Amino acid sequence: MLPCQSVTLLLQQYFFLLLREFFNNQLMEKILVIGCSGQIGSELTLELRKIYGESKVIATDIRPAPSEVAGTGPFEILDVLDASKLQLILEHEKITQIYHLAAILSGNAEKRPLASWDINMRSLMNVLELARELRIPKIFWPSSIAVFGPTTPRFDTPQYTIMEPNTVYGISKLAGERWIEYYFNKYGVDTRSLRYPGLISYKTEAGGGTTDYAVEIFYEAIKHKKYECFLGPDSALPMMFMPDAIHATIDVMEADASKLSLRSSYNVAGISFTPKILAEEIKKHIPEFEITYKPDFRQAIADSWPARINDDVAKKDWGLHYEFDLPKMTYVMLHEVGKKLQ
Ligand code: VAH
Repeated sequence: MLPCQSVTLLLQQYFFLLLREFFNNQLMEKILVIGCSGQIGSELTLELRKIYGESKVIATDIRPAPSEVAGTGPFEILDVLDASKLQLILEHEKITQIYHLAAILSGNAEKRPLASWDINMRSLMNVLELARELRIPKIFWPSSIAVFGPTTPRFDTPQYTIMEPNTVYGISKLAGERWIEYYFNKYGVDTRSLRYPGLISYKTEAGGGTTDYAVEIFYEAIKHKKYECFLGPDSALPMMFMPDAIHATIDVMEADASKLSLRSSYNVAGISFTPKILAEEIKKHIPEFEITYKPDFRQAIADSWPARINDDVAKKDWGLHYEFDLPKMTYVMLHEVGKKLQ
């Protein structure tokens, strides 16, 4: 056999080994999504099913799943505070990855502080303890820019800075970050996490957060050509279109562990804008659209959060990147919400 033929053969054998490894990993994976009916969970479940196969992603929530989720793969009702049922599912399904997305968001958490603290923290501790006992290889848990507070630098907020959150949601996310880092350092539980900004999506309505105005405004602009915003015109906040958030989530979960320089939670900046700037962008498509402002209790929450954060560490560690800027997101949101409202 000529040398070049043996090289070709070796390369072919190497390629097929790589291919077998890739498909074995994909086929071996079994994913549990906790909170599949929420704003992130509903879209993330669908994306994970595209990657790993519909039967490989078990969707769970305390309430029924949206039809798209229920109709594309296994779904179970699960209260994540029920540790014994969670353990049953983890063992029976031989779960290899948990996406724990269930939480009470900022606005709603202020209405029920103790109950929200209990749900946000006890659910996380259930997941971490069972991941430790059952040696679940990987966990995803969302943090939030809510971990920052009024004493945090508001512009170009760094990965490491002052963090004195003054909301129940922010306190629970800050405590959660410390626990996921503790379980990694002490027990090797491999949890990955992102400090999501406000997330904007058209597939599910937002659920009780301070950034919900940036979702509601599109529905109101199309239905009524006007919107009364519960934040003031110049309330700048970091936001992110859901497709970018989903891709960043899967990218950090698929990143090589050796590339991760931190085990708390990564800043992801997205796109920062104010209600006034967003309204101007919408007016480019609906010239007659009018916005008014009537700040409510969520103004104080928004004022305690950064206007724009720095995500250089995520970009360096695992290649964080974005597809959507404000004009592109506005166009897609108006187009898709318009289709939903027809
Ligand atoms: C909230 N949407 O408003 C969530 C998010 C940064 C905000 O964590 O509570």
